[in-house]
Amino acid sequence: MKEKLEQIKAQALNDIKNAASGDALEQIKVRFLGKKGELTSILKMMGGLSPQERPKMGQLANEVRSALESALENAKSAVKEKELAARLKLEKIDVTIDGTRRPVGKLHPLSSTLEKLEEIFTGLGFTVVEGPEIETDHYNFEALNVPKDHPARDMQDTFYLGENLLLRTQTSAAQIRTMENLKPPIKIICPGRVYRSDDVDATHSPVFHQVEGLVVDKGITMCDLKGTLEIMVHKIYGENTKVKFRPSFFPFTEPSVEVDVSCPECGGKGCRVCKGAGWIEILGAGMVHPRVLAGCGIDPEVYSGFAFGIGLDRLTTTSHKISDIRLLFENDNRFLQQF
Ligand code: 2U9
Repeated sequence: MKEKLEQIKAQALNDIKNAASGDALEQIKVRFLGKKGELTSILKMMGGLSPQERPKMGQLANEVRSALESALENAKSAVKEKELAARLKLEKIDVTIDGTRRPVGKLHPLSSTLEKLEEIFTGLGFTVVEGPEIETDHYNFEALNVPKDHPARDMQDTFYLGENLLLRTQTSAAQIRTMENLKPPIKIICPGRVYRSDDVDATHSPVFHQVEGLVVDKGITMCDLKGTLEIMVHKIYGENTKVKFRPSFFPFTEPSVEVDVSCPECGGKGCRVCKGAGWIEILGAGMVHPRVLAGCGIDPEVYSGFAFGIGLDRLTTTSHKISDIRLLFENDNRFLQQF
């Protein structure tokens, strides 16, 4: 038995010395010291020894067990250190290599123009309201006094989603709801995306953006409309810009005007941008039609109001000297980085 124990010890120590990984050491532990291991099997045979031999063999077996245990422990920490060193070598990073710069985004020119408009109008006491892009025929047309036979109601001009549902052609519906729900004084602007069945070219897109405004109170006149819009134009295009109000027609305002500004490109002399006219049209406006007020439960004999509609895309292209509206929708970084 003594030889057997010495042989196990020599074999196990040799295996431990050659073990290259933690897994291999674990296997050696199981093979020699486990419940069914070689050393355990020898110990089970102790019962057959004489009473003189038993303690000697017992002592020897314990010595072999602790020798193997401490050899395994030492080998384990050596292997762990080796494995760690190998991993650190693999994971080595060179802190002197240049990093990858993350691109920094910018506000889209439509967003920065809208932010500017919101700042101007909230500064004048307006509140910003928003509404859904899917509207009913009533809110988009009927409540705005747009008659049944108006061309804007045609399938050719409006995207219908059903008999009564459509993609809004203007943001006015949110303002109608505000008038239905709140008593004057009302002073709101309503920005948002709108849709019209247009072919795409340098100045048209089937989806574009509007900022509409509405003021309703006692004693509101055309002077309030002119003063408010002049302030906006001077803040967007500069204090020296001239503003011209031309008579026009919209079903929802009476009287109606279209507003031109002196060409921001040539200052009024006439150029390619203003097509030689010296002026460019930027918005439509007017005094809210009495029928629109009455339809929302506001007495037109007591209250009056003005409204305006700004094409945000046109305001952005003309104030930033952008030649084609399509550039606003392509999201080409080379274009966006210029603003
Ligand atoms: C209510 C009543 C009246 C809004 C108005 C315009 C004139 C106008 C165009 C500008 C360029 C549309 O984007 S565009 O093509 N809009 O000319 N919009 S008055 O009138 C309203 C709004 C709400 C309750």
